[in-house]
This record gives sequence, C-alpha cells and structure tokens, in this order.
Amino acid sequence: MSVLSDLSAAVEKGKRKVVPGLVQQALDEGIDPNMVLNEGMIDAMGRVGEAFRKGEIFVPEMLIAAKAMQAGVATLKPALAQGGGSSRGKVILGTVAGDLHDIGKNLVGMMIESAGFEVIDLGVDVADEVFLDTYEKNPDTKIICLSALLTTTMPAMRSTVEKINAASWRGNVKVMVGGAPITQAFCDEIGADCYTPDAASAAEAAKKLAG
Ligand code: B1M
Repeated sequence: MSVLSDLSAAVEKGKRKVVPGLVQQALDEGIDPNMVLNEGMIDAMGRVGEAFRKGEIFVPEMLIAAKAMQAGVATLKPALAQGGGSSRGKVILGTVAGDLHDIGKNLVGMMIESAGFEVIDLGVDVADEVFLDTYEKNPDTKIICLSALLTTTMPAMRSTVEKINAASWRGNVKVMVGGAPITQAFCDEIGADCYTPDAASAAEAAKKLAG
C-alpha cells in the first residue's frame, strides 16, 4: 500500500497518533501537499460521512476521524501555506450560526492566509451580529467569508448575508460563501458575491475580489 492509502485509512479509522507521521512521510517522499490533503485526508472524510449517512458509524466515530484529520492538517500546514504575509488586506471568516463543522473552514482560512491576507477567524456557530460587529470594528476588511456544512444551517447563512446586504457599508466589502451544501445558485439567491467549492479556489477568488 502507498503512504497515501495508509494515511487515508488512518484518518478514516481516527488514528490521531499515526496520522501526523504518515503526512510527514508523504511529504518526505516528495508527494505534492495538495495531493496529501485531497487523496490522503479529504477522501477519507468523504467515506466517513458516507458511513455515517448509512448508519454504519455514529457521531463519536465521525468526531474521532475529524480529530485525526485536524492533526494531519497541522503537520501539513507549513507545506500548504507557503508565501504568507498580510499585504492584501483583512478577511473575516466563520462557520455560520448553529454549525460546528470547522475543518473545511480552517482549510479555507489557511489558504487565504497563505495568499497574503490577514484572516480574522471567528470560529464556529457564529451569530449574524458577530459577523457584523467584527466588520464594524475592522472596516478595512475586504471580504467576509461564510462556511456552512449542513442543509439545516443554510438559512443561517441566508440570514447573515441578508443582514450584511442591509448594512450601510455593504458596498465596501465582498461576501464569499462555501461549504458542501452550498451552490452557485444558492449564492445568487441569497445575494452573496461569490461561491467557491474548495479552499484552493477560495484563495484564488479572494485575490480577485480584493482587487
Ligand atoms: Co457532520 N455532517 N454532523 N460532523 N460531518 C456532515 C456534514 C454530513 C454530510 C454527514 C452525512 O450525513 N453524510 C451531515 C450533513 C447532512 C446535511 O446537512 N445534508 C452531517 C451531520 C448530519 C451532522 C450532525 C447533525 C450529526 C448529528 O449530530 N446527528 C452534527 C451537526 C453538529 C452541528 O454542526 N451543529 C454533525 C457533527 C459533526 C462532528 C462534530 C462529529 C464532525 C465535525 C468536527 C469538526 O468539523 N471539527 C462532523 C464531521 C467530521 C462530518 C463529515 C464526516 C466531514 C466534514 C469535513 O470536515 N469534511 C461530513 C461528511 C462529509 O463532508 N463528507 C459531515 C472535510 C472538509 C475538508 O470538507 O468541510 O466540505 P468540507 O470543506 C471543503 C469545502 O466544502 C469547501 O472547502 C473545504 C476544503 O476544500 N468549503 C468552503 C468549506 N467552507 C467553505 C467556505 C468558502 C469556500 C469553500 O468560502 C467562504
């Protein structure tokens, strides 16, 4: 078995102590960090989600796999996030109210940071007013980024965007949305400026949006 399939199996089984070593081994073998992320870890989380959906595993197993992936991402971060700095401006980032998923959001933050932005990460379960207050305290922010992983928290994303759209400063900031259930059609429907499907494209879009 290749190191990537070993890594993928270890993430799926939630082997938090083994995962960082396998990530390092993959990097030492010269495997592209994006391949380590996508084929070694994100694919595994897809299988975990599928097993949960079928009722083969439950929330604790999903959480253990998430922790293993987080440990792997921490090891991968220096290789993924090259060329930092904070010259492109500020980005506010958070997972919307009611939603506790943060692995994808953290990857988006990492990639945007490595594209040269200063990221203000508000964490998970972020209420509308926290996004708005944070912008008002940081009016030089270029983009507000919202993540949602649950169909049941899409209305919270809509609500946050509606409140941002009603703010007097709306013309000064862009709004980017993403997360597994989010689509371009939903982005258009709620009046956000940009939808991106993954962390790499979020960083590319951020550069364009910030001008
Ligand atoms: Co949750 N969960 N979960 N979960 N969980 C999903 C999302 C689910 C699809 C699993 C399934 O049923 N197949 C399902 C949602 C179904 C739906 O809504 N249609 C689900 C459910 C149901 C739940 C609970 C309700 C379960 C329960 O309690 N009964 C519960 C909800 C808790 C809550 O939030 N209130 C719950 C809880 C959890 C854990 C806490 C156990 C854990 C999260 C731990 C954590 O994040 N710290 C968890 C996990 C791990 C998952 C799965 C297995 C993996 C998510 C993940 O991290 N993926 C997930 C199944 C799956 O995704 N296949 C599932 C890897 C990550 C890199 O991908 O987050 O999609 P993702 O991010 C991508 C893109 O989406 C995009 O870029 C990222 C990187 O490329 N992206 C953006 C994300 N945000 C973006 C923002 C952008 C742009 C791109 O711009 C701003």
